[in-house]
Amino acid sequence: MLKQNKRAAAIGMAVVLACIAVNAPAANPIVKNIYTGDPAALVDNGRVYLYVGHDEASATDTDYRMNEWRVYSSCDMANWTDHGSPVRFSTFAWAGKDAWAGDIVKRGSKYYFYSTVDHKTIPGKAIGVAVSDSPTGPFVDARGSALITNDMTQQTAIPWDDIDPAVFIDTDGQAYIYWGNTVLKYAKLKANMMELDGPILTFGMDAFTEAAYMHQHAGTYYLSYSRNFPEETAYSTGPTPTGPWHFRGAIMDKNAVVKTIHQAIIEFNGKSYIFYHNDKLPGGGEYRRSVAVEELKYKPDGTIEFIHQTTGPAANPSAACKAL
Ligand code: FUB
Repeated sequence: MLKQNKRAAAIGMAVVLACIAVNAPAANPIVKNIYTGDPAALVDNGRVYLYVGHDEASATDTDYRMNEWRVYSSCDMANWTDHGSPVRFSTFAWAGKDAWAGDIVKRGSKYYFYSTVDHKTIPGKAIGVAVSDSPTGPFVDARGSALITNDMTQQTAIPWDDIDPAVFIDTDGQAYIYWGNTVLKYAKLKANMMELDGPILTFGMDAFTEAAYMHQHAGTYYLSYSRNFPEETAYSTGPTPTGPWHFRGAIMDKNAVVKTIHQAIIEFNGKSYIFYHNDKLPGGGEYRRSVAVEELKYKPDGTIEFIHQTTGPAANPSAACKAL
């Protein structure tokens, strides 16, 4: 009798678990109540923090309407906590509009958020840096002026070529900033993370469009970016954060509708992940995007396996994740 009860209980539990697996909400898109684009991510104390631009365009708008960045965090890459909007374009008094793509980095006990905005008095896009004592903000303008303005770069005549900052701190402590549209630019940053440290240089990347991103894995440097238009995600590898670069090809295909894709790559709890945006939230489109995440896998030779868009990775609970 006891044996039968145990068996029935085991079957019941199996049915419950199967139902949970079937009914578990898909991880993608990560944010289901608003449109979001341009992900940036940081792993801190076992928790992953996701920074996204808020796509506020209406269904009939013909351009981006982006006023703020929003922050989310997760202990398992499947369940996300909303931390609201701790930084807006108006955080920078010198910016007139456009909370476009940003990146987040921690140095010491400070969190630095680099972001694209439109400059009020120097025509074109510019890059600012905001700082906070917490990954969830509030962030304040670190300099009171733009770090990079359109008049500092002359490689192209377009006013939106100084966008999409990506910041990387190498193992020796040297920080670099990468950015650009059409031309991929980079410079060293001073240890204060608020000033360039030397000239602005360029990399000649194959069919570079925008969204440069640097990460390191097993001693190799990976420079990924959006290539062509509509964009696919491609990457090169090198032995240092400044190359020389070996082009490795595409790792994500272009989106069905939205022409941009904008990736960020991190390692979290023993696995690697790529964030990007598509148009899959109902009502989505070119200016109403949705951020998603996939697991990213390396082949034995260090190259990256091609990544397909899915409903999201399996939950990966991080024991190191502290309760907030
Ligand atoms: O979100 C505005 C712009 O679209 C970003 O700066 C680009 O990377 C593209 O995603």
